[in-house]
Amino acid sequence: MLYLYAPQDMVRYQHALQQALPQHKVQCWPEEVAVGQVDYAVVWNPPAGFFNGMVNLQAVFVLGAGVDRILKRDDLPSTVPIVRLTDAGMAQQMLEYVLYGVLHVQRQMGQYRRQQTLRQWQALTALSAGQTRIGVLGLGEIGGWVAQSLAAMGYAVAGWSRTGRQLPGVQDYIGEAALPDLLARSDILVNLLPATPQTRGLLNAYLLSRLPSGAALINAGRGEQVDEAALLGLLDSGHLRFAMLDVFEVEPLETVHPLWSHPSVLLTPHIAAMTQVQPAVAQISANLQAIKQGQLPHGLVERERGY
Ligand code: NDP
Ligand code: OXD
Repeated sequence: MLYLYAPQDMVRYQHALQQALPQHKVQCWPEEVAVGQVDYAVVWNPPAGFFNGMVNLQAVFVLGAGVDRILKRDDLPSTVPIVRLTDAGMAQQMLEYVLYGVLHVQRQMGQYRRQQTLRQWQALTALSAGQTRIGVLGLGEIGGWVAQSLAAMGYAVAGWSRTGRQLPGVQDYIGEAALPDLLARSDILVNLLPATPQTRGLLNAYLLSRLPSGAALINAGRGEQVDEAALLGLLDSGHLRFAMLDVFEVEPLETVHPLWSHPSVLLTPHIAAMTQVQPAVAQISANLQAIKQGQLPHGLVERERGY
């Protein structure tokens, strides 16, 4: 039996999973089920205790790319394999999101907005794509696609990862020691890292201030990777000119949070790349069949690594 917890779209997921996996009975939370008979779980942030008693669980399929929350749970035995989504339609959405922020900065849309409020008709100098230096943190399924696509559009792109990745047109920066150099050459920094013990709090006051004066930050990785107080300080001082933020330390962002009303901030409610039912279900069913045939699924999470 497959037990499903998909808070956004339970009915559509149940229908699609049942069609793709007719040999399994798909049941949805909060339906009462014999937990000892659950073979597979398909979930996005299920309630505490969800996995209690699932002694026969063969694998958990996460309806997203990030696994930071599932790895923190205490109701999921460490022996159960966790499989995440790899791209499944999210990389292209992320590219669109990031491109919006890049164009906002490159074409000085914030300044034009301010001029509009003053009814000021004044042309500003725009940088070409080739003069716009973008740094992408994280070159995985999503960051890799974003970095190489921006490079193909003519932007001067550098990417940073733990072990390095050769991508067409993207300068490769590898490991902790290379980060300050990548920051120093990034007019626009795009964070697409997974949240792990190594990346939590990574973008602190010290590292953010390594960015060139007038730089911008686009964060769609995870909120806890950026020190929000430090970011606000650097926006207030003008060292950073713009931040586009999709993820926050606490979500939903508290209504009193100063980021809501900051004139240099554009924020969105964690929607940069949303899971799509059809590609997600196709990937999960292929991975489930692979597991049943004794093969390794794509997107198997390495727990010690944290992603
Ligand atoms: P992947 O696991 O495919 O890629 C992770 C990348 O980060 C790899 O390049 C990896 O390097 C790098 N990395 C991890 N740890 C470090 C480190 N300590 N130092 C340097 N590089 C590091 O992840 P995805 O691309 O699929 O997703 C990335 C993240 O995007 C997700 O974890 C999630 O947090 C976020 N996300 C946000 C969404 C939104 O709507 N806002 C939607 C989807 C995802 P290496 O391969 O060398 O180890
Ligand atoms: C994800 C997300 O990790 O939506 O998939 O943040």
